[in-house]
Amino acid sequence: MAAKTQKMEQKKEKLRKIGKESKKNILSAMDIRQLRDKILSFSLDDGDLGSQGYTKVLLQLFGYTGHGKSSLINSCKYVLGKGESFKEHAEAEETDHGLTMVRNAYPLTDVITMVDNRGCSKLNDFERAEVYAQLGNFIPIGEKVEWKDNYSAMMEAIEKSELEPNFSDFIVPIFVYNVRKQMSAEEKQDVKTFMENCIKMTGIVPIIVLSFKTSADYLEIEKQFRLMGAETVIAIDNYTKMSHIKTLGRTTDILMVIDIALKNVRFRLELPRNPKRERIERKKFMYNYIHQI
Ligand SMILES: Nc1nc2c(ncn2[C@@H]2O[C@H](COP(=O)(O)OP(=O)(O)O)[C@@H](O)[C@H]2O)c(=O)[nH]1
Ligand SMILES: [Mg+2]
Repeated sequence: MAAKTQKMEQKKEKLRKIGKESKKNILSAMDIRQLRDKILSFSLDDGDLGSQGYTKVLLQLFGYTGHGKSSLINSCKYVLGKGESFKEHAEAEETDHGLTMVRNAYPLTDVITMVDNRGCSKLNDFERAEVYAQLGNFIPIGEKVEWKDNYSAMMEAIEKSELEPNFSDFIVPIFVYNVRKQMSAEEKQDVKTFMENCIKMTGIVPIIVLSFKTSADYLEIEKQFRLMGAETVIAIDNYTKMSHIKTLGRTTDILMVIDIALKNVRFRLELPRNPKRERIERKKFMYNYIHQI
C-alpha cells in the first residue's frame, strides 16, 4: 500500500516537473517575441535627452576574413523575420579566399543598419588605418575598399569623405571571431589594440561575437577575450544556407547580439553628446594614427 502511494507521489512529482518545463519553454518563446519586438520598435528618441542628433544606429562588423561577418548579417535578418525561408542577403563565402570588397550596408529596421566592413587576413599598419577609417565612417558605404599603402592616399580618402560628412550615425563596433581558429600572440595584440581604439573612437567596447559556437571550445576563447577587456562576449552558431532550421537557443543568441548593441546605444544616449564634435574627435584620432604610422 505504502509502495503504491509512493509510486503515485513520484508520478505526480514527474508531472509537476514536466509542467514546469513546458511553462519555461512557453516563457522562452514569449521572451523571444518580446526581444524581437523590442528590436524592431527601437527608437533613438526614447531616452530623456532624445536622439541628440543621431538618426541611425550603425552596427559595424569587423573581423578577419572567413570568420562569419556576412553570415551574421544573414542570421540577424533571418531571426528578425517570422518565417523559415532563409535568404542570403550578404554573400557568405565558402573558403577563406572570399573577400568582401565593398563596404555594404544592410538595413535591419528603419533605424538599425548593419555594415559588412571589408575583412582582412592579416593587418599591417596601413590596413589597420583602413579599419579605423571604416570604423570612423570615413569611407562611404557602397564604395570599394582598397587598402591604401601610402600616407597621401590615406589622407586624400579622409579629405574626400568631408564632401559628404556623416555624423548622424551612432556607431557600435562588433568584432566577429571564429572559435575554430587559434589566436596567435600577434593576433591577440592586434585585437587588444583594436578594442582600445574602438573605445577611443566610439565610446563603446566592441561586442565580441564568437561564431561556430558548437564547433570548438568557445568558453576558452571567451575567457581570452574577457581577459583582453571585452565586456560582452556572445557565442553563436550562424544560420547558413546549409543549416537554417530555427531553434530557440540559436535564435536567442543572435537576437542577444542586436539587443546588447542597442543597450549600449541607450546607455551612451543618457549622457549628453554632440555628434558633430564626436566626428571631429574621430577625425583627430585618424590623423594622429596616420601620422604615427
Ligand atoms: N557552421 C557554421 N558555419 C559558419 C558560421 N559562420 C559562418 N559560417 C560559414 O563560414 C564561411 C565563411 O563565412 P562568411 O560569413 O563568409 O565570413 P566573412 O568573410 O567574415 O564574411 C561560410 O561558408 C559560412 O557559411 C557558424 O557560426 N557556424
Ligand atoms: Mg563577408
